[in-house]
Amino acid sequence: MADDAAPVLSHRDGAVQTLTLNRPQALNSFNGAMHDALSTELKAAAADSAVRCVVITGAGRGFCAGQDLSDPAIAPDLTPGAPPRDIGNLIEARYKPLAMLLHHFPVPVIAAVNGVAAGAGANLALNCDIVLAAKSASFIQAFSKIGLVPDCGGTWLLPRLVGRAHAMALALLGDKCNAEDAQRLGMIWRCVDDAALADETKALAERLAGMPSKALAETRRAFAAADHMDLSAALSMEGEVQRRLGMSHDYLEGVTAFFAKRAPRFTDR
Ligand code: T3D
Repeated sequence: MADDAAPVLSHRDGAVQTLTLNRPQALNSFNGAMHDALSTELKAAAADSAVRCVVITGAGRGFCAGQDLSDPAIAPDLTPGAPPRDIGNLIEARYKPLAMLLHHFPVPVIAAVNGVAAGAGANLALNCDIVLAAKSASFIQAFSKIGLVPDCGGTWLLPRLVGRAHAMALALLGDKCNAEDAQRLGMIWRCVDDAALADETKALAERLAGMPSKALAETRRAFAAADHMDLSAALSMEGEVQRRLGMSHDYLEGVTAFFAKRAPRFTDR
């Protein structure tokens, strides 16, 4: 496939926006164009009140192999004596905004991990709210193998998901963690047979799209905020969030529907 193909494919089905990373010849690794396209599509979905769930997946046999190590803009110049490139700027300009965009996203984001997820590609998935993986998929903290540390939120996310012992071994060794082990460790929510990934993702996305988006996004934020709090502060924070949500249309609708014994129709975002 030519590298001028759209680096991210965007498809809308009802209230679900699916973004497919589309550089399969390089296992959907990130070059500048793919960063730009993913950021643009995510921002468009965030701004569109008709979108109530986003799915990120990959074209071909991989999910995302992290940074494109051949990208001339950032790849090290291997000529002897050539000055080193400052890749810290890349992290600050690209991966940090991407992770923060997902952290503050107004609706749930599912990573449907169809194949290998390596380096920043693995951590892109872990930044999503729910990770559903094909059984043949795998997660690799590939950074140590090229002399780097986990980025795109890996140092923050991984120990919180799997505990320090497993996080440290995964990061230091850079070994492949298959999807079943990732599920067992608590790194991802669930893995499913390869042939079932598309249907399971669709069912999950439609289910989330029908739920009260504002409450789901607030749940993500509350989990992150509670991380730095003692129990008393977390209880107060929960009260503050409930105060706001208690004034929402969705809360009124949820309780009304409960007593009317009908399905709720949530519309807030
Ligand atoms: O600048 C910075 O580095 C800072 C940013 C850091 C963020 C990061 O993400 S650092 C980590 C970068 N990613 C990696 O180190 C992973 C590199 N890839 C791999 O280790 C392996 O490709 C995989 C384990 C992911 C998959 O292995 P396998 O055997 O299934 O596939 P393959 O044959 O290695 O790859 C298939 C093709 O994709 C191949 O191209 P070819 O030979 O068919 O023309 C390979 O070169 C290409 N590819 C895979 N990963 C990358 C890549 N091309 C560019 N960049 C990649 N990251």
